[in-house]
Amino acid sequence: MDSRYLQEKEELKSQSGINEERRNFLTAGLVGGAVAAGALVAGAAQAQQLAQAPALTDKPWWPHPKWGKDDMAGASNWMTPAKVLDSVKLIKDGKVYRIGRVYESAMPKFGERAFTLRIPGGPTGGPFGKNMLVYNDEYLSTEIGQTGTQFDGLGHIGIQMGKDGDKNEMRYYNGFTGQEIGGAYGLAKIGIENCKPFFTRGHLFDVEAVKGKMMEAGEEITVADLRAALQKQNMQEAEVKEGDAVFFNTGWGKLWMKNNDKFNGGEPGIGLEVAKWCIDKGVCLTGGDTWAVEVVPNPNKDLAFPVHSELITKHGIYNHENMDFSGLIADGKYQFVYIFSPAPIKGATGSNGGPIAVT
Ligand code: UVW
Repeated sequence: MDSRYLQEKEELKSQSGINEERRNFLTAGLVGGAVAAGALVAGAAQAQQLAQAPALTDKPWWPHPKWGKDDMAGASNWMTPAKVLDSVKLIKDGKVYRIGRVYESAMPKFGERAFTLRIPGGPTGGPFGKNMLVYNDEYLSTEIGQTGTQFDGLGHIGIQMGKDGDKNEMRYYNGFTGQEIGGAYGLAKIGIENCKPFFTRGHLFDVEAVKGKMMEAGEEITVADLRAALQKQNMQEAEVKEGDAVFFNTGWGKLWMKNNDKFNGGEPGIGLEVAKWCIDKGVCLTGGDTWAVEVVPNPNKDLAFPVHSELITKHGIYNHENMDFSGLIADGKYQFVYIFSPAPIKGATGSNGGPIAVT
């Protein structure tokens, strides 16, 4: 496989003239497209940019060295009774913060994703019984794990390592192939139902505060920024332990429902340097106030969402997007228990839901 893969890489390199032109368009499209021509442009650009990733993939990352070849739970395996007992030590004042957003159709959405809620009839049914009970049911049409505050599962991101359409060479977490996981009625493997509920130590890095202003689209959070945040927040790097969750506030979330085009058109976030730091630390999850948590466009114009690939696909580390840390920041709380149980929808790629932080 290695030699065929290298050959594939060479072929892709030789197409670089065509790709270069497309990449330039994509970069411009991601940052300015949504503003200039609406979210449709950005959506198309994002979809195409993903297609650039195969030329840049690395050697096989499976089987997972810690969780084994059949594992489908990834970094949620860090959730153990010992982890829970260690985490509760962070609870000092019993305050609960919602760190997810309200779901509504006007929220910013990636590409062509949709969110449509209907309650036809009103009431949907009844009256029942002498007590004349009436009831309402909603019908929701959406990419349920990939709109609003969204939790990326292990089946969300893969890497095409072979030719277009070759699902045997499309690889996901733990090397599962597109052929193995594919299914018209949901993922046959690594669906979100395999993910264990999270109850762990959470650490928030308020990088917006370090910078003194909202970060810009395409601006990368560095490890130096994380260290500056730790110092400002009177925290130690060693406090981030294996199985903890880390969160990044960039200020970009202030655009939510205020300027959706700008919000969607790119974003600040972590790059491969911080991704490596997360992997070395052994965190279970990253989260942020942006739609991808990672910097878009990536400063390396050849890469599209490389942090997604590194963390989710290669290491089984989950990603929680479009979070809201304003309550925590207002109260100066940067360490808490992060609690989230992904909706166990069999075969889903991710989850919506209401994550909380308890201090
Ligand atoms: C993609 O699906 C590419 O991105 P996200 O996980 O940010 O929705």
